[in-house]
Amino acid sequence: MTPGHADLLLVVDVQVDFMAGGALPVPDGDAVVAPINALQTKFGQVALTQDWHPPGHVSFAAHHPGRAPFERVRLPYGDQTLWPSHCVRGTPGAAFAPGLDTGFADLVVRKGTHFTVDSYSAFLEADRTTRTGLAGALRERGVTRLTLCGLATDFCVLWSALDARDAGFAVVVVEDAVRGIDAPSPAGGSVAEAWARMAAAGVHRVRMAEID
Ligand code: VGL
Ligand code: ZN
Repeated sequence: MTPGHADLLLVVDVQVDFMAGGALPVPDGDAVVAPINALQTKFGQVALTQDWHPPGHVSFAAHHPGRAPFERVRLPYGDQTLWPSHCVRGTPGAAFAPGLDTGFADLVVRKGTHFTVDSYSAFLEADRTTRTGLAGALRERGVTRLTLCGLATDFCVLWSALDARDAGFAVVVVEDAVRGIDAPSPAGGSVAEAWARMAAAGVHRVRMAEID
């Protein structure tokens, strides 16, 4: 594929807390930084997302007495996986990963900012009602195709890809510029399940070498 004027690269949650040694490390997460820096030079438009939670956020296990990270609870909007406290707004863990080139992007989207609602998606929060405004911003810029990279394949990349399809964008995910958490799931792990769901939604899976 050759990125043109209607293409935008969306770099999802490449943040300190998702790197090795962070609060919620994604296995091999550090490995996305170099390919993403290379990808950014190929796109005329780049946007970055940041998971950006208030202290004591509802997605943190610490918010639920007696509950542990990676357990699931029922919240008013549906099932919620509980996480270690991570990406607390304005803290070092919420910063972009060291080494990520942040100079190409002219748009930064922060999500998960509301105390009682999580948001894996860069478009639509977990209540499936509250919008971040990203779809409108992209439309105003004439973007019709999004290329996604970053973390995590099976959470924020997955949900952002599906919501981007729902919002009418063509969506591409770069398989060697994403990494997943890979929680156990009936379908053989949440990364395999994520790729299947994305394929079913018409998301194109490409490798770095296929992008000019
Ligand atoms: C993410 C779990 C919790 C992600 C964010 O960026 O994929 N995963 N918050
Ligand atoms: Zn989060």
